[in-house]
Amino acid sequence: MSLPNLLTALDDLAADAGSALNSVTSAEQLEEQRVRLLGAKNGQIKTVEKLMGVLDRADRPAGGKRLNEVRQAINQLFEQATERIGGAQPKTKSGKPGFDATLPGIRPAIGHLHPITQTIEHLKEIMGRLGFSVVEGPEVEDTWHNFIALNIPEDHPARDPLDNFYLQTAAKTSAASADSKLLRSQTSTVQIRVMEGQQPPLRIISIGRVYRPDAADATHFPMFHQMEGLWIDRHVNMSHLKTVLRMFASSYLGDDVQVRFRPSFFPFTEPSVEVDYHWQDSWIEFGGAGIVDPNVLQQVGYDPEEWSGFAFGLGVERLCMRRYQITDIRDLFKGDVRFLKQF
Ligand code: FA5
Repeated sequence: MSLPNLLTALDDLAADAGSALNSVTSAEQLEEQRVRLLGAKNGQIKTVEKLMGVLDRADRPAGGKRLNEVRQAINQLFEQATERIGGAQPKTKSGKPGFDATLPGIRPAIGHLHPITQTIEHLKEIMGRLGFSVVEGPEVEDTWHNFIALNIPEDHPARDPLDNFYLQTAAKTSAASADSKLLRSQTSTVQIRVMEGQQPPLRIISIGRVYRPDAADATHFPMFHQMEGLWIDRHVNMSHLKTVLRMFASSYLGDDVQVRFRPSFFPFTEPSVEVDYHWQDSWIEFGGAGIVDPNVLQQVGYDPEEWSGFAFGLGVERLCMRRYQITDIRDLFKGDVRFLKQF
């Protein structure tokens, strides 16, 4: 092929593309024209490009220059046509939107922290400001840390095999033995672990999962999280406990939160209280607390005449629910993205 013939073919192609692209009225027609003119295999530009190979070597720069001009002009016409018909996406044969590498990048949907994880971070931050450091404890515990050291005797209903997830160990220890294993039913286990390893004074929190064979309903789940708090020092009393819990509640739930303390019983605190907040016309319990029982201090080798302290265990899900107006705890564990992405 001679150069003049190639230039004429390119001029014809430009004119043909101009009239075809100016008269398209739908995304489908536009896609047809894209394949006909710019298609990577048998598009018209590609066909003319192949003819470049038979041009005289000396004519190739001029032919290539014109080919690029026409290609650019067609691309421009294509963009104008796309804009004119409303920026419609090109469709593939199956009718689904095709991939258009010329469109601007779209930020992919990235995940974010689960509301419970967000709550845990927030709780650590508030308690950190009150001087509490964070410690961890194991989820698989022994009966010593989950019950015995916490002053929970063998015949206490809290140790019933039906109320706990005991684990069958190789040694087949009985539920009563101090080293039989279970999934911890409360984070109070961490109180014992910390006091066994450190001398007072101390001020810690521990946040983690606990397990109970509770039937799931709007406010209960068989696996949930607790935040345990422990403050041991000289002369710690009930007014310190109530002040810290009130300060915590108003920091996390807002100044308008109503908190009440009800007398209660836990084997490891004396006196003990249950802590409720007011929500949607009723009171809901969000934790238990009290002054650490002298027996517990003795179990870990602290002198109860010298040291005293308070402890509390709060339900993390219940705190999260109150803050985010979640009315059913089960929503937190369904993994439904439509729910989770609201937080
Ligand atoms: C305890 O677990 C004590 N260890 C708390 C404690 C610690 C008392 C330190 C004294 C000193 P209780 O069983 O009441 O207490 O549970 C504490 C909180 O965990 C409850 O108030 C509630 O907010 C939450 N909770 C209990 N069971 C469930 C459940 N099945 N699902 C969700 N949250 C629960």
